[in-house]
Amino acid sequence: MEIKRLSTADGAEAIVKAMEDDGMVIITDFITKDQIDRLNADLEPELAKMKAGKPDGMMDYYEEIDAAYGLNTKRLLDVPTFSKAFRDDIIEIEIMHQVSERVFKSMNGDDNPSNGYWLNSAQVIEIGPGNDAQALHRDQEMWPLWNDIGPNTPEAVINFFFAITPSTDLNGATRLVPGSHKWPKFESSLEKGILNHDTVPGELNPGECLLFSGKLLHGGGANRSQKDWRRCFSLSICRMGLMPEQAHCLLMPIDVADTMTYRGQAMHGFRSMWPTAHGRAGYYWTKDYEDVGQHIGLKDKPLYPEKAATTA
Ligand SMILES: O=C(O)CCC(=O)C(=O)O
Ligand SMILES: [Fe+2]
Repeated sequence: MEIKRLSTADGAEAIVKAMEDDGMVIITDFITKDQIDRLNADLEPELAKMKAGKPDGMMDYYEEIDAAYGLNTKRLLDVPTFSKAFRDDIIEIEIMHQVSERVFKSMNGDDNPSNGYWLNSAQVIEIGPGNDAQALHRDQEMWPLWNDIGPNTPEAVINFFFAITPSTDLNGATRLVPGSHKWPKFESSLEKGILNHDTVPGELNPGECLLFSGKLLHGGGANRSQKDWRRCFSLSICRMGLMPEQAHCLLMPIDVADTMTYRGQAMHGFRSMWPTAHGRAGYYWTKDYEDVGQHIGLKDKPLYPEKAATTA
């Protein structure tokens, strides 16, 4: 099957509908060339310091993790802490927020305290030559309860997976199993080992984004090229009630967090929730039901800087 290709001009509603129908959709103009260049300038020195493969001693308790991590793959985590381009631009991409607001909206209407989303993880995945295909999995498996229940749940997590360098069938483009987000039963990839199913490659040009559901089976492809490294960025956004993979607000120094917008801070756990319920903090991740960001001493910020600027 052809993966549907939409642009931000098609709007969040059409993009969400395509993801719901097919489990995936390509957003053709997710990030500009200038944004990629600035992000890359932050990433280069960090990637140059890394060796490929899982860091020594990390997660030795699962053999499958070696394959999931990739023997000739660099996974650069904690990007928000060291990348100004990420904090200024990537976490502010409007179409990402418009899609996330729709996907994670409570079924009980607007301004409900169980609405909301935040950053699950932000990592570079650079697959090197000779790296095997990653086991197929659903990203929502990191909260196994979600898989146990099956397809009829609201989304736990969605991935805005964008390309920094060309991602091709030959150099390891993500493999996706069309329709697998609607299968009646979701098995665990760790229990059953590598699952073999017919896949399609999510080929991307730099700046394009493959948006996929947390229910869709997928995995990094094998890199069959001689010397091409496939550099992509996994921007994973989860429902606010779920604990993210990376503990961003414990990793990023508070003076660095202070440079972000209120919304950017909330994405990393420095504010109580986003979107706010009636401009209030909501019921969890608070200090005495008030916004935790005030309590830890972040500077006051308008909730919506653009609105503050136009009414000033
Ligand atoms: O690298 C890829 O193409 C996909 C990686 C992935 O799905 C993951 O690490 O969860
Ligand atoms: Fe994944």
